[in-house]
Amino acid sequence: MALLDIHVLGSPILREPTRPVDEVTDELRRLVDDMFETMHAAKGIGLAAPQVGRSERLFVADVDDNPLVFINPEIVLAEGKAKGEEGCLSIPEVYGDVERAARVVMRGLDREGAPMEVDATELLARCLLHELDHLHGRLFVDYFSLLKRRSAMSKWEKEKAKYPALRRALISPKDLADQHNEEAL
Ligand code: K1U
Ligand code: ZN
Repeated sequence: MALLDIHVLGSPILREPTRPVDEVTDELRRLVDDMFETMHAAKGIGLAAPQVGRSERLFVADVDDNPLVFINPEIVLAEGKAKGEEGCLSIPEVYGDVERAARVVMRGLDREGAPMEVDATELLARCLLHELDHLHGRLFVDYFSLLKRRSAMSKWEKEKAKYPALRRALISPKDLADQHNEEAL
């Protein structure tokens, strides 16, 4: 498995629509496994293919120790409204409230290519909708009011300086521990 770089706001792929997956191959399953490893290293609860520079229509999520893979996801039902705070691994340090459906039923294919359906509320529903947006080139800041968006973008302009290549490189938990051990010597 491998840690993948995460593309940050400004990288064109985050604004491009994805293409449906025709066949679930071993290569795609390797991508899914790498995305899980990357999401966990980044302490996220979701990660969509464009965030790691890929244009396949798929995402991974893990809310409350419930790992999910959605390939070619579609909404079956969305009802109610709920406001809640969101962040995005592609826009570090920017947070804000977004109103979304309170309940969502989503269907797609799992890691083996088998049809699956999930009925979600609360943080899982929010996460699935946030990830689905990534597959359509939409980001959570697109829902902000003009004023809130301006302040979020001014924060991001300062933060962005840390990512000149518009990529975030992650460090694995093992390498992080090794680094601390070396510093302690
Ligand atoms: O797609 C992403 O950028 C991942 C993003 C997903 C997400 C977070 C919060 C609400 C909806 C969707 C993250 O995981 S950012 C990390 C984060 O803010 C968070 C982590 C654990 C619980 C709640 C938020
Ligand atoms: Zn995101």
